[in-house]
Amino acid sequence: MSSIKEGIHDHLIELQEEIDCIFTAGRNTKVSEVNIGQIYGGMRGVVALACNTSYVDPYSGLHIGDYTTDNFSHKLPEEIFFLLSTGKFPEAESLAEFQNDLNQRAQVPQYVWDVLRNLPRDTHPMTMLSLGILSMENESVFKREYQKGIEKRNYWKYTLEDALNILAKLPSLAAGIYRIRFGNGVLIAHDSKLDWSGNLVHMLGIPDGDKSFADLMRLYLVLHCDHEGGNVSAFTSRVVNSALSDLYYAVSAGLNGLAGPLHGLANQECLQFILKIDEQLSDQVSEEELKAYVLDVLDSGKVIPGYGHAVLRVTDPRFTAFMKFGEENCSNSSCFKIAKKLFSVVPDILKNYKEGKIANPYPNVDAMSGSLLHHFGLKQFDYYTVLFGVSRVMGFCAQNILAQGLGQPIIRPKSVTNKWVLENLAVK
Ligand code: NMX
Ligand code: MLT
Repeated sequence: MSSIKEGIHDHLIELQEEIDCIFTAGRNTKVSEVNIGQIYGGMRGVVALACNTSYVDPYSGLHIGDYTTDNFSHKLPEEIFFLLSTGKFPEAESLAEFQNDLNQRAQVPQYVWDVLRNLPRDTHPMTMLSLGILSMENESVFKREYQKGIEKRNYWKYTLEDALNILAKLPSLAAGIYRIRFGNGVLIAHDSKLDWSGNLVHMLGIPDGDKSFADLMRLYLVLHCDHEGGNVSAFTSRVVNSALSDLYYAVSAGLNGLAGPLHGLANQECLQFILKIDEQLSDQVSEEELKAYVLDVLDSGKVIPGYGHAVLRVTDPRFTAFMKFGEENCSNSSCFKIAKKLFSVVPDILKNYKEGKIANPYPNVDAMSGSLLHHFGLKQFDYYTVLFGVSRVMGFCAQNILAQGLGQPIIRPKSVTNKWVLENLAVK
């Protein structure tokens, strides 16, 4: 049996050996050329980061090690975190030990609830999540040990301690936010007999939540776990941690990036979009009516939420996994029917819109997830990105632990001014 700490230790040795080989073969080998369009265009397509937790292929989507969405979507989130950070799924005993460790760290300090309860009533749940994590920063083991003076090669061990403390508290924190923000504020106690996802479902206390809702939540927490290193939230979290700001700062920062409508908030926007269609046109809407509706939205200058991607060039396999879940569990739901109808009309519209400028006309993960949550009784769509965040914190933590373990330096690319470009490049 190997504990998560031993698993990460062994994984770091393998990764370091690979890096040594890569450097021996050619530290100066070119991987990417950067043109002016890219320095003004969000660095799209520039290969400039190493991230060993996961990889997004434009055509087959998310890969965690050798596993694609199809072959990890049945797992538990705890198993996924183990895979992200050690490169292997845990054996049964290691999994039980890891779950037990998380259970012992699950208690959220009272002062966090005091902070959250004192916020304005209409504070966005993502602000509450980010602030909840940040308010616990004084608990950082990394910060405490760093102040005492620790060797660089041991940074990852204290980053792991912070990661376990944060991950363990997330289900209680997220459920508490839901109950304070949308319920009567009475919290439901954590149950050590349940797993990480099961506990979140239990503490949310959704009335009539049935077995399928628990299955959906497990799937949801697995599918959103990580999406390589360049997405806004993971990159932000890594940049912050690269300054040796501890994981509480880094996780909170990553969540702040996830809260934007072009990133994680798209799932909230998507459900709003679907509900509006349901209200104005119903789930019986014809293909022609739906096409006209979508074109109107585009012509008004808005994006179609849940469609497009900076890396993917096909339907997101995470969307496909949610669609399969919907077909099997709630094919008669209005929201699911509309999300499915949108899938049959939007890609063709986007392909031809803006003279083919939209790089990926296909749906991403956000195009389907909210419809399923809504069907199973989680109707407060401004909460949806919190669930994305709970899952994505696994990726932030694993990425930062591995980067610290590999001694990666502070991230600091070079920027230039227009004046510099005009004076130094042949663009006049
Ligand atoms: N609807 C309308 N226009 C779009 C869409 C869309 N769904 N996707 C891209 N475009 C536009 C984009 O706004 C840009 O227009 P302009 O040059 O006028 O600014 C043009 O197409 C080219 O953009 P791309 O190169 O295709 O996309 P980019 O890599 O810059 O952005 C997204 C990727 C995901 C930000 C973009 O596709 C988008 O805004 N999608 C809708 C929001 C969304 O679903 N976000 C969730 C992403 C997944 N997640 O969970 O984080
Ligand atoms: C994600 O899961 O982070 C999104 O698909 C956005 C991205 O990868 O850029």
